[in-house]
Amino acid sequence: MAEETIFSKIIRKEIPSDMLYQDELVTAFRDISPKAPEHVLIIPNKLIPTVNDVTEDDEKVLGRLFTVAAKLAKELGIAEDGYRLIMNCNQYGGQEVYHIHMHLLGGKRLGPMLA
Ligand code: IU
Repeated sequence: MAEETIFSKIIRKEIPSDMLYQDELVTAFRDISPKAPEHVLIIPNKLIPTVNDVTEDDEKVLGRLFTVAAKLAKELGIAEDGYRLIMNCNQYGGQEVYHIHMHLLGGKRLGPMLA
C-alpha cells in the first residue's frame, strides 16, 4: 500500500485548502506556493503515487483531470490566452508530493519550460 500524503487530507477536508472543484473522481485546489498568477493542482481522489503507477483502470480518472483543467481554465479566465499543464514524475522530474497531480499554470506568459 502506498503511503498517503498531505493531499489525501486535503481531499477529505481534514486540513484546509483553497479548493476550487471536487467530484467523485478528482479534486482541484490552489497551490500553496503559486509559481504563476493562477496555479491550481488537479489530483485524483484515489492515491496514485507517481505516473509510473498508472494503469488502464485509471484512464477515466486521468481523463477527468483534463476535463476539469479545461473547465477551470475557462472559469479562471485564462483559457483564451493559454496556460500550461505539467505532471512531474520522481526525482529527476522534480516530484515533491507522491500523489500524482496536474499543475495548471497561467495568468501570464510563461517562459521556456525545459531547463
Ligand atoms: P511537485 O510536482 O510534486 O513538485 O509539486 C508539488 C506542489 O504541491 C508544489 O507546487 C507545492 O507548492 C504544492 N503543495 C501544496 O499546494 N500544498 C501542500 O500542502 C504541499 C505542497 I506539502
